[in-house]
Amino acid sequence: MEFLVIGAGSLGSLLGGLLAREHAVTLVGRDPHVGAVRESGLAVDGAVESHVRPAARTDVPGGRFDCALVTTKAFDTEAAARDLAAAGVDLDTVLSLSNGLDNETTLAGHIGAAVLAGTCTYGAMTPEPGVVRCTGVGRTVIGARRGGPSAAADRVGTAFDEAGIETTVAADMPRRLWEKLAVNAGINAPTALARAENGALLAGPGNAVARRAAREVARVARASGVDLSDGEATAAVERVAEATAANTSSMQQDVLADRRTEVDAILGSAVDRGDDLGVPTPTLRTLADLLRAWERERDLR
Ligand code: KPL
Repeated sequence: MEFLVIGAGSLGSLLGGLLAREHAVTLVGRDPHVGAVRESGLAVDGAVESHVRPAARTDVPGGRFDCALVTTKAFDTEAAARDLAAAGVDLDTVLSLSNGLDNETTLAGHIGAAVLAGTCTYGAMTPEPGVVRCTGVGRTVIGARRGGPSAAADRVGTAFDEAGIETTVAADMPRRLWEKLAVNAGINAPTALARAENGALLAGPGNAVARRAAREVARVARASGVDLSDGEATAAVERVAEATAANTSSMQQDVLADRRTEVDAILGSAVDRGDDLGVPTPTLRTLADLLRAWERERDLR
């Protein structure tokens, strides 16, 4: 298959590098990372993957691709959708693997191709430009954004499996996106604020905060008509924290690099929906307020 990966951060680079072992991959991202890939290839867990074609964000290639994989930060999904539309890319399918609930709607607003939803809980880091490391093998789940069967999801799932990325094609993506939101709210925000790795949430006070955050997301999900129990949400957080125990969550990576975080997509979206539906979210609100205070102090918002 021909893949176009938009968003060469840690996860996009890892998936792009793995996919390139079996498929044609064009990786779109920013310098200095993309420049380093152009110079010397993409190093994935120590092995150089020279088949990845790098492209700058300002230069999204037109032409035909089977699937565009969008792995940008959630606040960049709109720009990615506009870039794809402006480049006139001819696509079968667009798959969002970004955090949050609204990326698929944003993509569908700009692009005519079938839009798939996906979640991926791999841990990944880019310790230096041109290099990506897998720090936790997670689960990848993809499917139709509104649920139900999808031949496009079956095709992309098979291509992922061929590249060694074990993938489940699911007919209940709306519920899966809420479960992933619970994971991100429970792991990313506490680890970013505590400057701790994901495994620090498996016991003690960090565990209590992570579980409270996940339960609040589950309550908002249920009020929105999605069947996610408190127990399923907290179990998902603990499963992912264990599988990625040594990982620095993407939000902690952002904080350590003084970058804007995904606080709005991960915590803000649950708090706002909770407000609309009369569901209190005190833990999520506190975590969001602290992260926004940190961003404001650094002029990141
Ligand atoms: O999605 C993640 C992230 O860091 O954004 C998890 C799965 C929590 C891995 O760290």
